[in-house]
Amino acid sequence: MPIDATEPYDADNIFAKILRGEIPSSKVYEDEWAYAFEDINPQAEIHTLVIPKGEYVSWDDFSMSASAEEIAGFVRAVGKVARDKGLVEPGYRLLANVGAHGGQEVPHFHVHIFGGQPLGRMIA
Ligand code: IU
Repeated sequence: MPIDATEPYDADNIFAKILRGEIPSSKVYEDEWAYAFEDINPQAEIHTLVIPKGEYVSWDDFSMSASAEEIAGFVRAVGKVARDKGLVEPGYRLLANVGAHGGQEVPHFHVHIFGGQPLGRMIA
């Protein structure tokens, strides 16, 4: 079920549980600002999710409420994950679904990294 991107943060959402280590995940990266893990239902050869450690429901919430330091730390982490996976050449795609029309299903802001194959013009 898509979420309402303006809803209050729910500390029991599945990505919050992953961050707290209450639910297992295939971790690929972690630093002060971000945690990255493999999507359980990959839509491409490489499909990794990067989430901020702070409690943000959506891109809207994150971009409007997070500090400049958090935003910079998170953006840098997304770039690092893509580099570490060797995706810079030949390239990759970033995606953030927002709210109902965006098809966002998990109410903790996340960026999808897709790669490992030509992605064409599909939107995920
Ligand atoms: P969305 O942007 O909210 O639509 O994407 C949520 C993604 O989280 C989706 O690709 C799921 O496969 C993925 N996911 C996950 O990796 N682990 C989980 O436990 C759950 C969803 I629930």
